[in-house]
Amino acid sequence: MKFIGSTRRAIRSGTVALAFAGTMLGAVTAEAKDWRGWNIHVVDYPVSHGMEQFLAEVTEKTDGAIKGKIFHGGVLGSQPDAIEQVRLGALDFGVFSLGPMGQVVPETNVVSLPFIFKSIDQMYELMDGTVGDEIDKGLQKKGIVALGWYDAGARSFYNSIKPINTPDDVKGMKVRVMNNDLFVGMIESMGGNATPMAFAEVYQSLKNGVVDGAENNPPSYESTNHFEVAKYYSLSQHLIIPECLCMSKKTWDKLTPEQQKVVKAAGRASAEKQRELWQAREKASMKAVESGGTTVNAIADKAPFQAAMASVYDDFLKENGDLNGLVSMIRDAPDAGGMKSVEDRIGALEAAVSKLTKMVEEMAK
Ligand code: BDP
Repeated sequence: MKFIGSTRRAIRSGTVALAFAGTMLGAVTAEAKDWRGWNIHVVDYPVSHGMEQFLAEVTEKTDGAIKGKIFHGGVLGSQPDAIEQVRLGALDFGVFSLGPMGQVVPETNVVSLPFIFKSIDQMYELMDGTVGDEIDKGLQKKGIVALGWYDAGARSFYNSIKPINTPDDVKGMKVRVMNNDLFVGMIESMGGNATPMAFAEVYQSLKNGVVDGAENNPPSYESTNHFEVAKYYSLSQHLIIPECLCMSKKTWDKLTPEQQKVVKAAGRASAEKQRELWQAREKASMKAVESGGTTVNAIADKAPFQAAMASVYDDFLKENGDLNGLVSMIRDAPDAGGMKSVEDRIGALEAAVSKLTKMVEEMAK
């Protein structure tokens, strides 16, 4: 009897143990997530550092329930392809320029209109407010959730032929643009020939003369080594296009409400970090390209570029009347800080230093 009793007990406790193990296993497999993140940039780049911080914070705050790996350097494919993969849930997250996003999510096109933001500070303020919320709604309709807006500075023209000072200088030039019809229209408005092309192909195309030039912000111009093959960088600053730390809605919908809270907070924190890193990198990149032999020219009067590109707005609003409100929301908004460009940022810094020096000198008198 003793034997039977203990066997029964053993069987009973064994069953309980098995059931417990089963539940645990179920819980773990249901919850443990292995995310795949897409990034077009090299590892040492503000976007890449922001993404790494985001994933590390999510892993830490979910006690390892969510882990993952970020594939840098565009190894998982081109930007337009990756956007599709995120929509399908084959990729969990990525940082995307809202430029190429415009082909999929019409609302994002408003930030690809030339000279729409008056400054970087204004872009921050509007993206962190109602404009960003409207764009996020558009993204969600297409299966993407915005977790934070990253800084990509202002884009300027560069080429291998000559400095650009007026829209006329672009006439007849073959210029690579990101994949979006708006940018084709923008180059054509100045009489140039636009070639939409994947980011990864631009270096060779510049080198072989397939294109004469392209346009990008200083960190991308530098990190891709485009400055080696297109030595004239002209500060037109015609596009201020923010980037999105974006998650697949399929991945998002599988999260518990607590996890969603953690992910949202980590996204926002990573955007803050990225913006800080971005501003430092912009200055470092400008220095690097200048000492690498780039001829940089400022364009004091941007009005002729704005006038030439006005047709881009007309064409866009003709086809997208429903986005008129969003466009006006940005155009009519006051400028938040008035710091328009890299030079302005450096200028502001220099002004502050000289003010401080004067104060110290006054105090010493
Ligand atoms: C960079 C953006 C990147 C774009 C690239 C481009 O960060 O997302 O793919 O420009 O020009 O500034 O394709």
